[in-house]
Amino acid sequence: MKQMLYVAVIVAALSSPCLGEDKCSGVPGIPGTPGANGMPGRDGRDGMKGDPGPPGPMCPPNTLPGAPGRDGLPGPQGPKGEPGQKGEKGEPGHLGSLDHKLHEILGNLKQRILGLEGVLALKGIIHKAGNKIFVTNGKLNDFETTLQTCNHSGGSIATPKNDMENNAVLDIVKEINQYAYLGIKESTAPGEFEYLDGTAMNYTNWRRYEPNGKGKEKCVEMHTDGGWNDKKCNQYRLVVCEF
Ligand SMILES: *[C@@H]1O[C@H](CO)[C@@H](O)[C@H](O)[C@H]1NC(C)=O
Ligand SMILES: *[C@@H]1O[C@H](CO)[C@@H](O)[C@H](O)[C@H]1NC(C)=O
Ligand SMILES: [Ca+2]
Repeated sequence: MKQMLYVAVIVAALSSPCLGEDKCSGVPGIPGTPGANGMPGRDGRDGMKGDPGPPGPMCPPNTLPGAPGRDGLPGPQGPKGEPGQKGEKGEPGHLGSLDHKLHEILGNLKQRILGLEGVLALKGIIHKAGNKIFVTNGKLNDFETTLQTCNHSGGSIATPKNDMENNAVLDIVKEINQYAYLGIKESTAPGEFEYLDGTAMNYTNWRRYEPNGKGKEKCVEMHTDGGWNDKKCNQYRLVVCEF
């Protein structure tokens, strides 16, 4: 044991040469500047997963939901759907059935009127030409009285506007064997004639050399050959009206 202590003292004396000697102790040197930081080390490995944390605080029990947000912009129109099934036929509407009834009534009226016209035509009382009916009362009168007579009957003085109508009037004129005034008058220009409403004529059937009154024969009569002659208005002529 004494030997081991001895060895330790010797080792300490050898590693510290100034131990116990005055000439070795000097002024300490200035510390050197710290070295530059080294490069960061590499990341360590992931740690172990931690335990779940404690539950968060509860909302207050009476918290109300927020107000709903505003509507968004309308979206684009969707594709057209399939057509639906055809519905049951509805009851005829009030107007529809009225229309149907009127149709029936009008059809009946038309038949009855055509029947009456047939009877009157058969008896030689009326003369039809297209939509017009020509009739005489068998009397003779001047032009003005003829206008009034026809007007009071709801018609107007005979005014043939095509061959068919002229022939219908002619039938009457020949049958009674009397000339008849027509609904034509001389215009403000002598020798030129027009309809009573002042419109231009689209049909005439003047006799040869007529009209020849040159402003002195302001009315027009039909002769028994169907031809027209300008004539004074105060003669007595067969009253023939059209309806
Ligand atoms: C009869 O004459 C009156 C007066 O000029 C006229 O208003 C009416 O329309 C005439 N009637 C016919 C059927 O031409
Ligand atoms: C003249 O016009 C009427 C209609 O205003 C027509 O009924 C008639 O047939 C016409 N006449 C001719 C010769 O075209
Ligand atoms: Ca004449």
